[in-house]
Amino acid sequence: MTPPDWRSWKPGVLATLMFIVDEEAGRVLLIRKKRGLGAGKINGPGGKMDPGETSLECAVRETQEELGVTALEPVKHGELWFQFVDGLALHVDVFRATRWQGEPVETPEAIPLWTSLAELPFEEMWADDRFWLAEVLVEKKHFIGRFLFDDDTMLSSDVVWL
Ligand code: 6OG
Repeated sequence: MTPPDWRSWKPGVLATLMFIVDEEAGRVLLIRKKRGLGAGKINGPGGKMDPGETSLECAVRETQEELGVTALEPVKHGELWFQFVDGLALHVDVFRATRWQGEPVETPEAIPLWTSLAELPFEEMWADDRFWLAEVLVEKKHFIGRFLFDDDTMLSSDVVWL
């Protein structure tokens, strides 16, 4: 299947991802996701936006719900546009924060994983993450990434650095 015409692409679902980076220790707060889209994989905390909330509010709320941690002064670093072959069109705002309050705890949704920035576990993450995650976390780059997926399989990728 060929990628959609991204110029006329419209998302059906809006979601977020939050990456809390401990710059002193060279590590990032990831999760092993216990339920929802991508259950079993490693990802950042995040999830779908509630009606009436901004993506920033959603990213902070989801991180609180999944890990009991409050991200302080998050900065948006990018957008992920995902078209799935089954029809799901998912738009994800990606945030990075370097300050936080609270100690991460396991919840019904996630297991916290402080992970070395030098050893990101790409083999246990969504396939698109290899194309942008280290650049955002380490180099603080900004981007838009557009990806076509068939379930877990990435069929096409296009990343633009801003
Ligand atoms: P909930 O089901 O938890 O919202 N997500 C993806 N993240 C990456 N890095 N790559 C993908 O490739 C993803 N597809 C979904 C966005 C879904 C959560 O899963 C993330 C949301 O944080 C396709 O409500």
